[in-house]
Amino acid sequence: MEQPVILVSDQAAVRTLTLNREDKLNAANDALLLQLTDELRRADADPAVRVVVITGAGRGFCAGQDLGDVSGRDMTFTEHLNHTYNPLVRTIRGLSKPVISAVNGVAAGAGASLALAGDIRLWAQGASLIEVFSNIALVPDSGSTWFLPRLVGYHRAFEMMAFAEKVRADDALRLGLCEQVFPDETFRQDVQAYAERLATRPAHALALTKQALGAAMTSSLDEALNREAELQQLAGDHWEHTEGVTAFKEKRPAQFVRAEE
Ligand code: T3D
Repeated sequence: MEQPVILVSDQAAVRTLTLNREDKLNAANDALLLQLTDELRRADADPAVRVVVITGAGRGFCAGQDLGDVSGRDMTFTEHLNHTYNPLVRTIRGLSKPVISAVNGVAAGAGASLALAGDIRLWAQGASLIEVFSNIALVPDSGSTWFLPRLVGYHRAFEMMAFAEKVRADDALRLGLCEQVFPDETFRQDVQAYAERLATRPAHALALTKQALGAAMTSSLDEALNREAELQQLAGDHWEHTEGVTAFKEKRPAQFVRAEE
């Protein structure tokens, strides 16, 4: 029987989606990209899920487009990107729940874009990122031209894209490509513990925060201020806010997870 290309597992309000083409370092074929997008949407609609983790099986995170899958394709590059990678990246960024890119190993090409696309990026010590596109004379895609210069600046982004050199975990942390680096041996447990901690935070307020930050990336200060004022009303009217303030006054930890949610 054929292996599923995406493994889905739930633990304590955390849904983990694992890219599962281990022998190819989880290089992406259409099935993997379309199923990952579907699973993200399913997770968004499931009230039991508060955080989504994307990671890779085996020693790779994602080696980008499966290069064995390209020849004979009945789509142009533009059509293919619009059909597969672009909806995936838009879904990650548009999800109402936090998405963690848990980069367990090499992330190359569109796999690097996927590693950067999460709201939080956690890396294993042995992980690496390569803007590998220029090795096959392609243009960085799946959001790399948008994510990377915002993180490292135009010039360093261009250098990384031009030479396609491997960025290792310590440098990635220094450059702001990830938030935390965990030991290889305990990586999956450390990611789960981090995700569970994130899952205790106020889900509604974080959804609005994600919306505000996402929009602010391309708006003026004036627009951001107006949006904040509108979204703050939605946050302030929600029970999470009442609970946070009550917990503060009662000098106890706030309880942002409710059974009926
Ligand atoms: O719409 C469109 O099509 C455009 C979209 C483009 C998006 C893109 O992502 S373009 C970039 C595509 N990706 C690459 O060019 C990366 C190619 N891979 C590599 O450069 C290297 O494999 C890595 C640097 C990622 C890792 O190197 P290493 O030495 O750790 O592993 P390896 O031995 O090269 O790879 C292990 C196996 O995975 C190997 O298979 P084998 O020989 O053991 O049977 C290798 O062929 C396979 N593999 C790795 N990457 C891909 C792949 N197979 C298919 N496609 C891959 N991208």
